[in-house]
Amino acid sequence: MLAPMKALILSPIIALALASQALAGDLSVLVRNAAGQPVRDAVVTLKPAGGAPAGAPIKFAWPYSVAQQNISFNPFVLVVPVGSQVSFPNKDNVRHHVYSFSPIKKFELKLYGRDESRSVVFDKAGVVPLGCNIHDQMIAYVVVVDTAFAGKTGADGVVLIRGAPAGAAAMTVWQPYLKAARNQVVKTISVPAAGGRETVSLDLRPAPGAMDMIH
Ligand SMILES: [Cu+2]
Repeated sequence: MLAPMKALILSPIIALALASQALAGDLSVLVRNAAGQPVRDAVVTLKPAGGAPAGAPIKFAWPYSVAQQNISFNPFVLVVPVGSQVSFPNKDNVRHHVYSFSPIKKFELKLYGRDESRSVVFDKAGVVPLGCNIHDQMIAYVVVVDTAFAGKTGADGVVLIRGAPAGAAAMTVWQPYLKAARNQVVKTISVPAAGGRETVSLDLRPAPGAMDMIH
């Protein structure tokens, strides 16, 4: 039952993608630390040298949401396109007070309780660190991007950027604990039409919860 339905939904999308981006490939990026271990929560963004293909507004497959659960933010890093509305549902029995002092988006969501939510629109590209006034250990990041070719690495250190235009591109890798200006590095790469792979090694500083971050 499920398989035929899925095929029906997917096929027009694939056809459209093939028609509009003939010279595009999937780029798999592996991010490792200095010891060669995979690094999660690294945000990879790709800016094609020839500019982004015109088309529909940028949309990612994951929910634009940062929950508060077990006195922590989930996810730790959220990637959203510019202009997104992000919800901040509280799933705890305690109240939280979510805020950011970031020049990219300064906001404050005053105390609210379980099963309540608030939302914020992120209208500028950049990194927005989040905190909670009640719980100092609660830290998370909303990374607002102005490219469709973006994502974050999973526990395996890999992110797949789909449909990247073939040719030269600037690849930016950001990670909150990266030892570099603005916690990011930029590399010029060439995306093959057939897709390709890149490996990036990062020098990370130890951080609170580093054992959960780096495997
Ligand atoms: Cu809190």
